[in-house]
Amino acid sequence: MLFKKSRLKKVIEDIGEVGTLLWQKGWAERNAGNVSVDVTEIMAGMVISEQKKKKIVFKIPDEILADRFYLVTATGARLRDTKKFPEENILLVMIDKKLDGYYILNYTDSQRPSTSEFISHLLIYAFLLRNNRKERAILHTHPNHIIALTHIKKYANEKKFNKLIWSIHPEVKVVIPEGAGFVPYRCPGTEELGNETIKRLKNHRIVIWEKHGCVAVGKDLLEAFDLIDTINKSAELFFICKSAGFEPEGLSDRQIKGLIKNFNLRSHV
Ligand code: 2HA
Ligand code: ZN
Repeated sequence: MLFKKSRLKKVIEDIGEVGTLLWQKGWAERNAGNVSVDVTEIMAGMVISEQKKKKIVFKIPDEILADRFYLVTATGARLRDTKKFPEENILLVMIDKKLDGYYILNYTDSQRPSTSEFISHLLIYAFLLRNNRKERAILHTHPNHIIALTHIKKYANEKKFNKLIWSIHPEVKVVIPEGAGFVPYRCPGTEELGNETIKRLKNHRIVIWEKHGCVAVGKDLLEAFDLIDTINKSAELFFICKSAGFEPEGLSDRQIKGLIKNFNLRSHV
């Protein structure tokens, strides 16, 4: 079984672990969210069984993706099931060099194609490769407090959103000094959403999708998860204060400057 090979197995386990965390957080209702990992290096030299190979027609957005391998959640997959039933919910895919589709390499009759956000994942991978970025994992989820914050007009733009999340919890500035990118609402699953996302990834590792969720990149899925978790905590603290009837004071500009100086903060991208 392909999924039993040791380095691939570790990535499958990561997907199961993150799927479980997202479910426990309440960020992965039904089939919400999706993840993928570039496993091209791991797959180098591995023998592929022809019997299980199934081609799915799909417009591949960039030739740099030709012949690359990804582990990606299937459309309709419940993230909470990825740990218990990896074979049904996670696809190992290889991009056809003709750029007209991809092969599922662990195909079974009950298998569904890749996530509805696959076009965004592929646009992001092409962007990462073309810009020599080190990240090889993508996580999209629906974090409650982040989404709630994007429904408040006052905070629904990049500048105000970051100012708020940095000021509510010092850890956010320390972990994400460059802040989050912010994409105004676009229809889920569209190429437009993917293209707007990669514009923001030039200077960010996490991009908020207004009234929908967010997407983060990392060297692995756990690193991407931590970025989202850190920002969501800040948004949650904001709502805790508000729900208790208080306006949170937030860190002053001087206190933020103190963090930058003391932690010698500079952007991670
Ligand atoms: O995977 O979250 O954005 C389902 C979604 C679409
Ligand atoms: Zn979504």
